[in-house]
Amino acid sequence: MTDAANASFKPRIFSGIQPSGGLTLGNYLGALKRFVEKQDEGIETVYCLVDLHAITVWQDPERLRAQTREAAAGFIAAGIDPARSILFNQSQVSAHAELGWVLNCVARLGWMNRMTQFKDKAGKNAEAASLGLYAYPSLMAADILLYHATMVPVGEDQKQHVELTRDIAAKFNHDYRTDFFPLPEPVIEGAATRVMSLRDGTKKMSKSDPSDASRINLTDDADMIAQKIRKARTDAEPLPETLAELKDRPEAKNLVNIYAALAGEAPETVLERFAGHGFGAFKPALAELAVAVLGPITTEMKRLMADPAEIDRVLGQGAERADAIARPILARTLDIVGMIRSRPV
Ligand code: AQP
Repeated sequence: MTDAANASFKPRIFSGIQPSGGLTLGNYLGALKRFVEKQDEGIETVYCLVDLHAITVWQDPERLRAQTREAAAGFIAAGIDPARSILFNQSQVSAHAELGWVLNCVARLGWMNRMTQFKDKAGKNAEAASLGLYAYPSLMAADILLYHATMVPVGEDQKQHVELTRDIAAKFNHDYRTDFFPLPEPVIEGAATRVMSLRDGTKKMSKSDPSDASRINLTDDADMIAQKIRKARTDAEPLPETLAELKDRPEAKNLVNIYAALAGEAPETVLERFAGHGFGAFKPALAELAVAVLGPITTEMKRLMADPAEIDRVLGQGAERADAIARPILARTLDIVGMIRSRPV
C-alpha cells in the first residue's frame, strides 16, 4: 500500500507516554505540549498512558498506580481536555494486548534486533532483560494500529518505533492481501524533539535516570527548577551568534533549545537576544521562563492529584470510548487472520 492509500483513513492521532516515573520537561516539550496543539487543531486525538509498556521494566505496584494518576493529572493540567481527546490507561482496553500478540507474529526478529531503545535500556546485560522489553515496539505498533491512527506525535527517540509500526502494518497488509491498516506517520516537530539531560548533554533527559538533577519534573516547584537550571552542566564560553557554533557544545545547545521551545521561538531568535552573554545571565532568564510556563501546570496537577477517584473516573470513561473504536478493529483483524469467533457476545 502506498502513503496515498492512507487518504482513505480518517485523520486520527494516537500517542502515549509510559507512567514509568514522573513526567519530565522532555516529555512535556517533546510530546505533551504537541498533544495539546493537535487536540486544539481539531483532529481526533487518542492519548494513552501505556502502563503495559511501563512494566517491561520493574515497577513497584503502588508507585505505578500513583504514577499513572500523576501522568493523567499532568495531561489534563497541560491542556488535554478529556471531553475532546480520548485519555485512558492502556491496560483498561484489553484489545491492546490481543492485537499485540497478533503483531508479534508479524514482526520479524531481524527488525526487532535493530531497535536502539532495547539496546539502550537492556544495556550490557540483555540476557536479563524481560521478553516484554524486547517486544515493546510491537505492542506500540498495536497501540497505534488498533485505532487506525494516521499520525503519531513523538519525540525523536521514538521515530524508529513508528517506522517499525509502518513496516509491521505493510507486512500484515501484504501477507493477508488487504489494505486494512494505514501506514502511520511520525510527527516530530518543534525546537525540543530531543531534550537532553541537564547533567550530560549527550544523554536524553529521562524520567528513569537515577539522577533527579538530570531532569526537570512537572511536579518540581519554582525553587527546585531554578536550582536545577543553576546547577546544569555548561561550559565557560559566552553564547554565540549562530546555531552552527553550538555544534560541539551539547549542554549549551540543549539549554538554548529548551528556552526556544518554552518561549515558542526559533533557537536562532534566542541566540540573537543572548549572543555574547554567559550562562550567568542566560540561566536565570531560562529559569524564570521555565517557572512561568511550568508553574501553572504544576499547581493544577497538584490540585487534580488531590482527588484520585475523579482521575480514575476520567480514565475509565476514556477507556470505554477507546474500547468502542478498538474492539471492531481487533475483531476484523482476527477475521482477516482466520480465527473462528463464534462465542456469543
Ligand atoms: N528527552 C526527551 N526529549 C523529547 N521527547 C522526549 N520524550 C521522552 N523523553 C524525551 C517523548 O515523550 C514521549 C513519551 O515517552 P515514554 O515515556 O513513552 O518513553 P521514553 O521515550 O522512554 O521516555 P523516558 O522519559 O525516557 O521514559 P523512561 O525513562 O521510562 O524510558 C515519547 O513521544 C518520547 O519521544
